[in-house]
Parts: sequence; C-alpha cells; structure tokens
Amino acid sequence: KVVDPNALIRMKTYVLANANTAERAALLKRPVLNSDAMIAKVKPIVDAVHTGGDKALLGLVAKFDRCSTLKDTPILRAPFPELSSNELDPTVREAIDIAYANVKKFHAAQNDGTTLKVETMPGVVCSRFSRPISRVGLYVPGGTAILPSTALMLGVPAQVAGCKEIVLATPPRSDGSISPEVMYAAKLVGASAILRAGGAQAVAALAYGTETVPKVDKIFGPGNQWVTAAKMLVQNDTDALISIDMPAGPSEVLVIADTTCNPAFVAADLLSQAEHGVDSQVVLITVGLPDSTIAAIEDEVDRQARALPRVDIMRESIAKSIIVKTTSVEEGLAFSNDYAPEHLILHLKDAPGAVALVQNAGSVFVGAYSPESCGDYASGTNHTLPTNGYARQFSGVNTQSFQKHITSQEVTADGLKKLGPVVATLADCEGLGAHANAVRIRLRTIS
Ligand code: HSO
Ligand code: ZN
Repeated sequence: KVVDPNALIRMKTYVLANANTAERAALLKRPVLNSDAMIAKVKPIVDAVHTGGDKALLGLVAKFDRCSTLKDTPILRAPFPELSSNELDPTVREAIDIAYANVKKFHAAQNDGTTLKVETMPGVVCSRFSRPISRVGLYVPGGTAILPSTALMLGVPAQVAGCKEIVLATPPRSDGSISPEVMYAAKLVGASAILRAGGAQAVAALAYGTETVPKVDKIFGPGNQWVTAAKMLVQNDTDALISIDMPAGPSEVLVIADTTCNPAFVAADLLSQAEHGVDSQVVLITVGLPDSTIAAIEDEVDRQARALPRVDIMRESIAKSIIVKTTSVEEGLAFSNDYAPEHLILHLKDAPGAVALVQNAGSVFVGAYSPESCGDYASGTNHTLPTNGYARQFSGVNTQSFQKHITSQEVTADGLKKLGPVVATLADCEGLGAHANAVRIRLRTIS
C-alpha cells in the first residue's frame, strides 16, 4: 500500500466513557498473530537443523541470513578478538561500559544467593536455594537495527546468575562478521560462544545442538515472528527439553498524561516506541486533558516524526495507534491495567503516587524525566519485557529467569514422629499404600 508522505502523522482518538463493552475490548486488543501458520512455516526449518546439524544450518544461514561465507561452523568460541578504536568508537565503548555497569548493579542485587530456611514443625526444616541454569542461549535480533543493548539485557543477568555456557546467537553480516558493538557486549557479559545465525535456524541449533553448536537448556530474547514461532515449537518438543523466557509479540508503550505534562515529551515517548517497527503498539491515555493540549501533542508527534530518520516506520505504526480520553488517573490506570502494557510511562502530577495503582505492566517509567529510552539502554532495568498483555502473568527477564530454585527438606526422627502420621493418613486417603509404608516403616523404628 502506498503511504502519502504529505498526510499528517496522526493517531485515532476515542473517549473511554463513550465506549461500550465491545468497543472497550477492541481498544484493548493487539493485532492477532497467526501463530499456527507461522509454526507450520518454521517446522521444516527446525526439523532440518535437528536432523541435518551443521551442514543444514549453514545452508539455512546462507539462504535466510544471506551469508554464505561461513565454513564448517557458524560458531565463534571465546576468547573473542580485541576490538580496535577503528572498529568500535571509544564513545560508544564508554556508553556500553556505563550501561553494563548499571544493568549489572541492578541485576546483581536480584541475585538471591541466600538459602531460605523454614522450620514448619519442630524437626521439619524446609529450604529453598537457587542454582544457575547451566547452558543458556541468548537471541539478539539483527534486522532493521543492531541491538547491543539486547546483548547486555540478556547477557548480564546470565552472567550474574552464574550460567556456565552462554551462547549468544545473532544473524551475521554477509561477510560472516557480527557488529563490533554486539561483539563487545558479548565479551563483557562473558559469553562462551557466538552463534552466527538468525531466525528459526538459530533457535533450532540452540535447542538441539549440532556437531559444533552447544545445546542449551533455555532460550531467551526477542525476535521476529520466525524466531517466536521457532521458540514456541521447540519448547513443546521433548527431544529438545528446553524452556523459553516468554511469549513475544510486537513492542508496546502506554503513556498516561495529565494537564501537567509536557506535550513534546509525551510525543517523543510515543515515537520512541513507534520507531521499533510498523507493528509497534502505541497508546496514549489522556487524563482530563483539554482538546488544545491533545492537539499540541498530536502536532508534536507529526512534527518530531518528520524530523526523525525512521519516519516511514512511524507513519505506519502511529496510524494504527490510539488516543484514549479519560477524566481521572483511576480511570486511566484501570484501562492500563486491563491493557497490561509492556512499558507504562506516567506523565502525571503525582506520578510516584500513581505507581500504587499499577497492577499489570512490564516496566514503569515514573515522571517527566524518565523516558523509556533510559530503561531500553542504560538505567539498570531490563528491556526484555512481556508484550501482548502477558504482563498480567509474566515478569520481564531478570536474574531469576536464569536460575532454578531447588527445595530441600531435612526431617529428624522427632519431626517424623509428628509429621509421619499426617502423611500416612493422607497417603491412605489417596489409596497410595507405598507412600504410607515409607513413613510407617520408619515410625516403627522410632520409640
Ligand atoms: N524498547 C525495546 C527495547 C530496545 N529499545 C532496544 C532500543 N533498543 C523493547 O522493549
Ligand atoms: Zn526501545
């Protein structure tokens, strides 16, 4: 379809109080992803890598990643080569260093190395302790932008959790190289290998392993429909015995703004999400804003978008985006909680106070000087967050995503004297005599 470059870059406006149940439901909806069709498309690719190993994988990298220069293996093993200042701009290096330090600080604090110990009854001690997931695969998309920030957001928690094998997968450039920025991030987070492959073929290689690609236990990271479908497919294959971080969909932001907002800041926040892709979801909730302020925001959206490099992407995503008018912070946040946005930005007089009303969101940006960009890159929080309404039940990627929690118990003879009869009664009630026996055989030895 031809997009008219002269047309105003505009969102559609609705009044929440005027929406009936069906209309409200439509406003909350994301575009339907046809996952069955995508899974059918990726299955032959995944199967090819599963059965054909490196040879099949290299063929698919040549075909889909358009890189036919890799010989024998797409794997690069650490230690990775040093990067000169010609390859990596020193200012960028320094920015990556600061982002790395902040993300590490925040994620190291989430690392619960402590053992939880509770004596539930005298002589009955239950514990919980964490261990790293030993081998993890981190998918860093290529596509329309290079994403060293994603390498950090996935790599840092893997590093602080103590994962032993960290395989970073990313589509190679046609000469087989990967971007120096992603390479630098891989070095910082202590990746053990880089898999130069993208799409479903990369996911399959991580899930099953090949002659040279290490099989991993869990796959993380955002990706296009191919990557997402492949992650869903391998997650259900007991041959792969693998888990994934979360279901992924197009990136989203929901901004709530009241009369104290700066229209230029609000517009800038909407656009920073809208530039991710034509399918990005952008929602603005206005709280008691007069039409003149809404018009000022709309004008800023149009004006700023035209001056930005990815205007063509924003033209499409903004056209699909909505403004929803409300009259109170409570009404706005009730809508936001139903929407469960990946990112929630609060341009409110009492933004910190409104956080108490947040029930469902991936990550919250509080006040006029907290743009989403800070969390996307460098403040410390993770940018791999639940989309598509999954913020209702999923957390964003965090240090615990890279760990399992193991429970244990230690029961003394005295403890078993008290607990044993309870267990035996319940076992009898379920008709599981061997369970009851395992208790009674011991009780008979205790005087
Ligand atoms: N907003 C994106 C993350 C990102 N932004 C990466 C810039 N680079 C999804 O949460
Ligand atoms: Zn972003």
